[in-house]
Amino acid sequence: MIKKTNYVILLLILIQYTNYAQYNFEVAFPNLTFSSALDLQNAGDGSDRLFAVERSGVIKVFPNQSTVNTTKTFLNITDRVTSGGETGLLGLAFHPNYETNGYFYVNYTAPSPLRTIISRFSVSSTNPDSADKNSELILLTYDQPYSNHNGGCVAFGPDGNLYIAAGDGGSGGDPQNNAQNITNLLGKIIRIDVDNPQVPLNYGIPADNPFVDSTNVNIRKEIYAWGLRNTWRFSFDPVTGWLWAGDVGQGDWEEVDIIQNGKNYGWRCYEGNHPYNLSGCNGVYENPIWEYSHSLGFSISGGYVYRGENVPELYGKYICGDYVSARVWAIDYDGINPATSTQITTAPGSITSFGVDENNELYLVSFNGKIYRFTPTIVPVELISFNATIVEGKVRLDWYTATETNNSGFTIQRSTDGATYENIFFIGGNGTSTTRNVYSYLDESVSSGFYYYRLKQVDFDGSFEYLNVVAVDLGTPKEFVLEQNYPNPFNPRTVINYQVPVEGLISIKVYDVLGNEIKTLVDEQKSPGIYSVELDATQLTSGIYFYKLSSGTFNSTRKMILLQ
Ligand SMILES: [Ca+2]
Ligand SMILES: [Ca+2]
Repeated sequence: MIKKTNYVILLLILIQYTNYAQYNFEVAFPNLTFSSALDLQNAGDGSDRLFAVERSGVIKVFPNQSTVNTTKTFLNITDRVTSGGETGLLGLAFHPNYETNGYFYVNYTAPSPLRTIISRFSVSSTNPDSADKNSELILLTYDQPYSNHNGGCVAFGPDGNLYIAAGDGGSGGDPQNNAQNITNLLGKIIRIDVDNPQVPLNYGIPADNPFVDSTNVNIRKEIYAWGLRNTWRFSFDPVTGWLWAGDVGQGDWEEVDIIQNGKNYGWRCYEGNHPYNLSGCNGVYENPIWEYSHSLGFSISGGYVYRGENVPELYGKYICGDYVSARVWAIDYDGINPATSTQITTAPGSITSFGVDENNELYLVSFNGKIYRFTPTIVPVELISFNATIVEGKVRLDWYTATETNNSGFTIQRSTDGATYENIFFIGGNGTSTTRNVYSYLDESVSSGFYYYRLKQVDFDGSFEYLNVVAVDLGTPKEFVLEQNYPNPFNPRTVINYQVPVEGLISIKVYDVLGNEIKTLVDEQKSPGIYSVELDATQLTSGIYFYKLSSGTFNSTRKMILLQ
């Protein structure tokens, strides 16, 4: 029994919500193994297929189902690709209108001389799982002076243009000073318009490329940004449109950049935020938004801003990793304040790339032949707060969630002893949501005393968990109260709650319909408080009974029904 004499509002957070996300990776397609996979893309055509890019020059297609056990060869251009080390088929991008035009774009290295080729291919007119190998239209080529640092990423931006990562050409320290030289395409992010070719080119120069108006014919008008060493994977955040890039460092620092039109990202003057070779460096350089030293890894693999639903805690964070150490980080950056990072896991194998499916769920491509995905978070609902306040003698409950997954809703439960709860109301949830949701409920069925409330969060599949508990003290009863018993009708036990405002002798007796006294439930001195007593009617026969509370001049009688 609970007895409270002060009237102070108590707000007790008795149980902290202590579920934490599991940021582990699991094999996404256990029956599939790839050979030197470097990229994973989707076609954005509603087919929910995935396309894995193998370094040798093969693109494999398969349905996005964990049980899949075979792939089909979408494209095989091994006869045109030189591969090994940092060379090979390095990138794939589907045209934003792929569903209607069937165009996709690749970035690969070809031999004699070693060069990068950016090409367009078309899907077969009769087989959606096969490309027409003879449809190749070469858009752009540039020679590679060394076998390493070939960039390789291709992706369409929200502006519909094709962006291409070109490394600085290779060797170490950018000996040809390519990245700072705007008369070649090495060490750049290139941007071209594949839909509006400007003869004799097979592409157009977007009107707002930074050097488009330059009369210097030597300056490459395809340049979008420069000063990059070897951007290994960039991506566009589908929500903000920001271009996130991982730029591989030289000997000490790996960096993440937000790439903007016409900006110089510093290499080979700077490695990360640190001077590398300042000879001739008098430009304006953009700092990375985040960097890590070679105590944590040796080669960044840029990823994606997570916009999926399976791991709500990571929504909006940039997920990237290190090829060598296999550490995976979540970067939080709002464009104003310094980025913060959290290492969220270590991958099971070397990270060559990340990829997303049509639902923006994230995958990790490993050089070990497997593709991984996050194990979906076990936390269905992230509750931010749950409070109880007393408003004119009633209890108002307020809570809000940061994220919800498969949330059918909340059953509000109340208890007077903190141990036994009864359901008092159900409020529907927001299913799956990554925005803040606010809930409130006013409990008018309270008078005085001490109450506990808790939230039982229920999933659509019926599974549930208990969230926070809060407690409130409505103080000493102001008058005698004899509540209706519950359950009622009953068999054979029922509970009677009553309230005592002043100290005195309390009597509760049970009578039959003829007025015969059947049983004494309470007959003792009581101090002010809220009480309950149980009636065990095992020895009684079915029928109507009365129970009466008496104290001094106060009397109250209620009817109850025993159904045996
Ligand atoms: Ca190279
Ligand atoms: Ca830089």
